[in-house]
Amino acid sequence: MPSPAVRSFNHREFAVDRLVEAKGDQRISMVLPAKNEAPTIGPIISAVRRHLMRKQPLIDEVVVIDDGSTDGTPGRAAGAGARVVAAGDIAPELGPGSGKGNAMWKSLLVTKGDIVLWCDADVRNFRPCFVTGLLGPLLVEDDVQFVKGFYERPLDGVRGQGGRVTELVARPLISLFFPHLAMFAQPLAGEYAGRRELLEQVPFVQGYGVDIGLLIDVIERVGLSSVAQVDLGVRVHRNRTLEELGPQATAVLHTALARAGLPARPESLPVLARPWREPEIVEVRERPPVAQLRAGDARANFA
Ligand SMILES: Nc1nc2c(ncn2[C@@H]2O[C@H](COP(=O)(O)OP(=O)(O)O)[C@@H](O)[C@H]2O)c(=O)[nH]1
Ligand SMILES: [Mg+2]
Repeated sequence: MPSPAVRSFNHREFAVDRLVEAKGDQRISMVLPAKNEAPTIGPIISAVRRHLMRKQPLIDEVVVIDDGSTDGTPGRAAGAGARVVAAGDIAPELGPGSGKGNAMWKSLLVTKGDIVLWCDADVRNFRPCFVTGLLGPLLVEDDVQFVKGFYERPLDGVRGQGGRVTELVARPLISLFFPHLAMFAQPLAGEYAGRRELLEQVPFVQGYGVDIGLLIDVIERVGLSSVAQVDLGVRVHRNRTLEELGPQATAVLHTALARAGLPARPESLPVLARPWREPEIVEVRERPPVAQLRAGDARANFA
């Protein structure tokens, strides 16, 4: 059976002045989850502030959620004009957490946007069109609630060789358990945006499972027809070693299997065991939908 099509766009279809007009009085927050991204975070923030805040009023706030960076990331980010918040300082009463997805979930508690956009902070060739591309369908097209980025990802300059976890873990999993997602070109992309109302209805996996988890859960909630993907061109980021990718692959696998009804040893966090290496605990705990928290605690005053 052919996989259903996903509404697909190119960032070139969305000129910034058209988006500013379409935005009206909606507020837009851009969030960068970051841990030790000093070389790249400053230029990303500077570009957004210059092109999408000062020249054109598209973005209302840029927020970095830092997690104990030791390389000066918070200083670089603040110096470039972002608001920097330590993940651990956000709602500590909700219990400890860790990882990229935890930082993203917490970003919902400290931002005000009607639309929230996330972007990885290790992107080396960031351009403002990453942001305008992701916002385009949300602002201009009918009934789009979530937009996922996709791109060409070279590895060491060679086309099409990047995205090893995508090709060897995410795509096989999608084909086996979620074939309706097969047409997403980069299911693990960290560049995506959505309406707050929707984002507050879904749980967040705390670690690297967050990207695939959100894609599955958002589509389960609103259907494929309310989701789009946008071609952002070429994206270059820090490429990790195979050794580093093991825990990420484990998180993706665990997250997808749990959503396919096949939870792996639910009584404990998964441990990636490899010969002659310390076993590594993989963060796959989930934060509940923010809407549930707000409903459960009328006193909560997050943002
Ligand atoms: N706040 C926070 N950000 C994180 C954490 N782990 C990763 N990130 C950020 O999430 C983004 C994507 O992470 P990265 O390691 O590049 O993922 P990859 O591209 O899939 O290898 C980057 O901006 C990281 O700095 C974390 O524990 N806390
Ligand atoms: Mg990266």
